[in-house]
Amino acid sequence: MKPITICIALAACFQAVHAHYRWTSLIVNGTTTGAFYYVRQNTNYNSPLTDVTSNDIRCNTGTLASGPTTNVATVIAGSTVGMALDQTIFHIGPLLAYLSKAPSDIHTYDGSGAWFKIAQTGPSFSSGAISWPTQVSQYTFKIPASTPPGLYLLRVEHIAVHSAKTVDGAQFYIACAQIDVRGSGGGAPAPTVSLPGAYSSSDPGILFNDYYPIPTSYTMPGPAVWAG
Ligand SMILES: *[C@@H]1O[C@H](CO)[C@@H](O)[C@H](O)[C@H]1NC(C)=O
Ligand SMILES: [Cu+2]
Repeated sequence: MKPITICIALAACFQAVHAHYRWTSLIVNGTTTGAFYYVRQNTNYNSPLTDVTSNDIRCNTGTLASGPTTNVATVIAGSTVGMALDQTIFHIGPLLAYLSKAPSDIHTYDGSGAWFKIAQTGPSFSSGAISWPTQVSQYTFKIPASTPPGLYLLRVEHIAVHSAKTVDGAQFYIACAQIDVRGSGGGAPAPTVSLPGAYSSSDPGILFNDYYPIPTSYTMPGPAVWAG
């Protein structure tokens, strides 16, 4: 948020003006772990994604390369986990969380398999006003108790919709942690989606005008939540 007087390129301008929030740390067993210890580090700093058709919509830019050096957290199914940010979210928009099971090695899994949603938090509405779960520095939720045991990418996302009234104006802030889910399993996660594929730039929750007329509803992007 430092004032800048000269902008050589628009992208440089943006980075200087917008010190954006990043998902950095897995929360597990009540502890916020170190930055990029269990979370794959991205290479686009704090810039958001805007292209829902890119493979980067899985886990953010450059994260496949950081998988091998990222640790794997053991997580008990049914327990609360989450992800913390390096700074408070200041844009409006929903919070979402997904899982995708790695076919074999989690460190090299590219996220091309099936994803299912395990949590989401949208806006609330009262007296003609819409209010968002913003001004938070972390997002916590449960790993469903019947999640089949195995190695998963845990994808956490904030979709900023402050500029989303034009196509590709929504901003996706994403990160993936590498987790090893333990438990008795027994569940069949559904519905599943692909990424890219789960979102379209014209989805009502992605191409969205928050300002006028003031919305009275919001359609969460992506599939229904699997409760486990
Ligand atoms: C969380 O707690 C479980 C149960 O005690 C343990 O097996 C697991 O290793 C812990 N995970 C982390 C990342 O500390
Ligand atoms: Cu911004």
